[in-house]
Amino acid sequence: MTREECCSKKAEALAAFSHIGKAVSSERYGNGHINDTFLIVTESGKRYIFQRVNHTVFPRPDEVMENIVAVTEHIRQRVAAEGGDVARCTLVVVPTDLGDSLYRDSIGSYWRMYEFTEQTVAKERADSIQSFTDCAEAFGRFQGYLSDFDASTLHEAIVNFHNTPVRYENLMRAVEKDPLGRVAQVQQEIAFVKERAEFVHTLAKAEQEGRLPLRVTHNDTKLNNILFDAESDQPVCVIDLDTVMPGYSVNDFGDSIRFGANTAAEDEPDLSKVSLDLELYHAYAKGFLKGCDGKLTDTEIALLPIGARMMTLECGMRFLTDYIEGDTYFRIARPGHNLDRCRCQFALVADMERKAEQMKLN
Ligand code: ADP
Ligand code: GN1
Ligand code: MG
Repeated sequence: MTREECCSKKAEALAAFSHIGKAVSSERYGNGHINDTFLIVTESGKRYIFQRVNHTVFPRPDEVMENIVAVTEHIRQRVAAEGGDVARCTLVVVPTDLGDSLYRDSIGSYWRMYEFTEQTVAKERADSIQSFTDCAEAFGRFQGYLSDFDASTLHEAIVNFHNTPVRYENLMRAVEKDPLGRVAQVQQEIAFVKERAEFVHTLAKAEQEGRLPLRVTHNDTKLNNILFDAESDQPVCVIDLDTVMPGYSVNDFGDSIRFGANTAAEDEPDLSKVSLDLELYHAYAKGFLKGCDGKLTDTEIALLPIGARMMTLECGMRFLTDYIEGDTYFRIARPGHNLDRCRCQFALVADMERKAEQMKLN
């Protein structure tokens, strides 16, 4: 089934949320690569985010929603305790008419609704150094809010999500199968990955040796997964909570750097434009350390630059795997899109390697 076919039951699904009132529009919204997101406007002018959860990516959408309900409740309690903006501090799940957090339509697609967080903007690029520092602080604080959350109650939404050695193996398997004959075209990229076969184990090894703790992390810390206040430009909430799971703090740091400290967009085909902006990198590090409020160990701080390289390499490997397998995971907007994204990530890894000394933080 294509993505459009999967969304064909949107009206049926919306009817399961009739308590919000009559919808006067339901347009596609945002720039996520995974879920299908729509902005619903009702007759009364109230707005909602309506999403078809990608259940190829998330095989147990019910477990994802259990995680999200629990995590958002926890965050609201923490923010209430510190006297913050409880209404906008995290996602608010809107239940179906039957009181469920998810609706399964007649062709087996899963739908959920959130309140639209008003007076906010999502950004694709940092519009100032300060806003990137603020974003880092918000992601750091997010980890802090979940530092007392019982990780054993969380479902693993995607198994081995940031297990980079497993991502490496998945790529090698795809290369071997070569279902669409695309491998011949990507020999250089495969060689690039193989040259880093040892590096992919760095963080897993540190964890095994007891040097890197598992924490409850966000795991998808792209800039557009934070909403900023439209007036004050301050971060209001961290969204896209599908992948909140135990993980490494350094990967949350790293994924933000991968996306936000690149001088080019994630899918820039002109690789001469791709590099690590060291000013943005250090601005982010400053905000993240502040947001984590002294909770990171010295080893974690020392491994933050490795987190940046690891997440960039891993994401490049994931784009390459998807390209080889026929673009079934990430939404693409043009042929070769995943290959462009992959090449851009690898160019950024190469630049990070050149700048390794300047990336050190302690
Ligand atoms: P994906 O997993 O596909 O990235 P997201 O949950 O991140 O989906 O949503 C995609 C986009 O929708 C976000 O980048 C943001 O622009 C917008 N969005 C999501 N949730 C909200 C919300 N509660 N309020 C306002 N905008 C939102
Ligand atoms: C996806 O859902 P979105 O667009 O925020 C992906 C991330 C990748 C990112 C690359 C669940 O994030 O892991 O880093 O694309 N999310 C999932 O842009 O796979
Ligand atoms: Mg997102």
